[in-house]
Amino acid sequence: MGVFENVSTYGAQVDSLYLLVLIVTGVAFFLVEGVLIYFLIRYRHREGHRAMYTHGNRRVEIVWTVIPGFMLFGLAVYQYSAWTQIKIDRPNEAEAVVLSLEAEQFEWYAAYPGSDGELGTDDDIGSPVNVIHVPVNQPVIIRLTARDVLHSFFVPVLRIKQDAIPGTTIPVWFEATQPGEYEIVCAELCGLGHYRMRAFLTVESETEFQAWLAEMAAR
Ligand SMILES: [Cu+2]
Repeated sequence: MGVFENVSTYGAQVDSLYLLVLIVTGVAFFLVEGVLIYFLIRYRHREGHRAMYTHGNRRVEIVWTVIPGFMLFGLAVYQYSAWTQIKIDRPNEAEAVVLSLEAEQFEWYAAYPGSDGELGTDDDIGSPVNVIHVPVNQPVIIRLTARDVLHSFFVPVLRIKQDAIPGTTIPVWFEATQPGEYEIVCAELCGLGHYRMRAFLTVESETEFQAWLAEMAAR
């Protein structure tokens, strides 16, 4: 499956939007390039033909501005339910696994609530650098922030990309559908070490997750 592997509950929705945009832009691409090639031949240099200056055509310009405008607006309306589901209608924190994730040049630091069930307290369970574990088939909410500069939390197989911003905590949610180890990358050029700002997400059964968490708490 490679880059197309999808282990997110809302991944198929994102993929179908990508496909739609690819079809729309693909058709436009071939139309525009076709017209360009036609004009290259039609208006090529020929002996006895003088070049003519033209300022343009207001009507044509209005048409080729308004049509893409309507298409963009249509796409914006069409994708709204996916946007709402992914970015706005998050699951309730009480029914989700909640963790915090802080990005800092050039590492990812995750922490889980300790026995008090609260994040940001003394008993938080820190995960090793660049390691995140989550249980499969359960909603997960990551409270994402950055300690220094802009970073971006990108998990290709989950179809998630969210900027991490210093001073702001942004909740990111997903539900992974397949156990495995997946790549997390920083998708915002954040400095010289940006290329190596990479972490791994382990999706595992609830039992394995709890065992791992207990092991981390005992460190
Ligand atoms: Cu980064």
